[in-house]
Order: sequence, then C-alpha cells, then structure tokens
Amino acid sequence: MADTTTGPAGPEYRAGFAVLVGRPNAGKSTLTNALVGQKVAITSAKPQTTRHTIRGIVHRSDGQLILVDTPGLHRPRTLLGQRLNDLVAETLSEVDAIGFCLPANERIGPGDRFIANQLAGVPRKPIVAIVTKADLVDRAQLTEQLVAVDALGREALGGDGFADVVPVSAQDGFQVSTVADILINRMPASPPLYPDGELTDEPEAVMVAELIREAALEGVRDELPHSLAVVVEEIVPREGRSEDNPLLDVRVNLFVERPSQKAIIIGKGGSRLREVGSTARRGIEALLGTRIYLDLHVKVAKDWQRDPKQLGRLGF
Ligand SMILES: Nc1nc2c(ncn2[C@@H]2O[C@H](COP(=O)(O)OP(=O)(O)OP(=O)(O)O)[C@@H](O)[C@H]2O)c(=O)[nH]1
Ligand SMILES: [Mg+2]
Repeated sequence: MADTTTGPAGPEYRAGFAVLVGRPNAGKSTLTNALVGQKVAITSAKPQTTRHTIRGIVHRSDGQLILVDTPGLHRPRTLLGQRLNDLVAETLSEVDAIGFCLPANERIGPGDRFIANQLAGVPRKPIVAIVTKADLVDRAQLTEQLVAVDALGREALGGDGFADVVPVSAQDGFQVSTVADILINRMPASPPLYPDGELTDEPEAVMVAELIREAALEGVRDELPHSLAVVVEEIVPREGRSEDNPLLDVRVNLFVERPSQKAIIIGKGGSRLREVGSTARRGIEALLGTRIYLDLHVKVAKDWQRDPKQLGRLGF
C-alpha cells in the first residue's frame, strides 16, 4: 500500500520536465549536476562536450524536476553539429519549461541572440533565463548582465520577455536551490514520474563511455575534442572470480578521425592512454560499485563527424 504520510501525496506536488539550453560551454551540464546533487553529466572547458540529451532527476518533498541537459546550440559546421541542434529543437517541444543558460562573464553575443530567436518560435512555454557562473564576476558586473539578459528577452520574445531572470553559480552553490524552486513552480501538478532515488535514466554503458571521454578530453587541444567518440563494446563479469571479489571486463573503443590524433591520444609509449585509463577507471568503479579491468583501444574512423554512415554507427 502506498504510504500517504511521507510520500509526495500533497495536492501541491508537481513534476515535469525542464530543458537546459545555451551556447556550448555555458555551464549547462555543471548546473545539471549541481541541481541533481551528483554527477550525471560530464563537463569540460571544451565547447561541445555534451553530445546527447541527458536526464538528471531532482527529488524534493514538493516535487520532482526532470532536467534535460542538451548539447550547446551553435551555428552548425558539420553534420554532427546539425544533428545536435536538431536534437535540441526536438527536445524543446517536449518539455514543460525552458532554462536558457547565459554565462555571467561573457557579453551577450550573436550566439545567444540566435538561441533567443529560436526560443521565440516555441509556443507557450515559460522560458527562464539562467545567468550562470555568477562567481566569476563582481556584483556590478552581475547586475549589468542581468539587465542585458532581461533586455534580450524583451527584444527576442516580446512582451515581458523571460518568465524570470536568475543568477546562479554551480561552482559555489549560490542560488542553486532558487533555480530549482523557480523551475519546479513551473511544472504541472503531477505524481512523481521517476522512482524515488533515481538520479538519471542514462544507461550504464553510456555513463561509462562518457566518463572515458571526459578523461580523454583533459589536456587535449584544438580540434581533437570534437574528433573523439567513445563506444563501450562490452561489460562482462570476469569468469572464475569469487562472488565477494568480482571484476568486470570493460572493453572500449575510442574513435578519432585521423592517424595523427590516434598518436596524440595514445601518447609516448602509451603513457597518455594509461593516464586516461586510470582516471576513467576510478570514476567507473565508483559508478558501478565494483572493480573493473578497463581495456581501451584507439581506432581511426576517417572524418566520422561528416559521414552519415559512421555517425549512425557511433550512435548519432
Ligand atoms: N567558475 C565557474 N565555472 C563554471 C561554472 N559552471 C560551469 N563552469 C565551467 O565552465 C566550463 C563548461 O561547463 P559545462 O557544464 O561543461 O558547459 P556546457 O554548457 O554543458 O557545455 P557543452 O556541453 O559543451 O555545451 C567548465 O570548465 C566548467 O567547469 C560555475 O558556476 N562557475
Ligand atoms: Mg554540457
């Protein structure tokens, strides 16, 4: 029987979906993790880190907020870029509210206007402007940015513009719960949509691949981050291990676009790849709760970002 005393049975309980959109590197995934209270999305200083939508679930006594973290929106230069933008456009129509992330420390530019105009085309959805990375600016600069963002909203959306403009820092926690309040208030009255305690609906293999990509992104430059794709081939228990000392074999392919990139990823005598492996292994063992043996292979899939067949094979 359902427990109606402690459960979310009150008439005010709300649940629904909010998408986070914004330019690459705006801080969407970091904010997603801060709101969920645990890492569900990988982050990096490189633009276009997120490549598929990721659901992070925020559980509160007054409601449940399902956050949809998306790839950064930008003018597409490759087929991959186009696919990522299409994915975001599709997501916008399926949510209850939109959180538009704009960094506090960067002037509003053509990239933000491009997104604001896209959002203007989405009918009847509350759009909350979230000014991220507030810790990077002083009070005066923050105020200035809030005013500029408000003006952008009136200009692009007409009327009163954004439903709300709220500053936040995912880094030091400033206003994270306020962002959750604002978004939950925009959700419809509804019973919970996910079981209590579930923080994401990402399949394990995807989380594993993402942790490896995050580790591999660390310290590489130029176009390499964009050229890297990670696919988990299999996760199998090692045979002959006792039940209280299990080991999982995790076999993974890292795809790059050119032989020169393969050499960079592997490093001198395999040193870089070993580093990537040990960093990723720590994260994966924490995620899966068992020891793993991580078997990484680097392969060249020539120009996969522009090749429809290869994109399909890599899951885009
Ligand atoms: N100082 C500070 N840095 C932040 C904050 N939020 C994010 N960052 C940094 O900004 C960079 C980009 O963060 P992400 O969360 O990966 O950005 P994103 O919008 O998900 O980027 P894409 O997935 O590429 O679109 C990372 O280096 C983060 O550490 C913040 O609140 N304060
Ligand atoms: Mg991201």
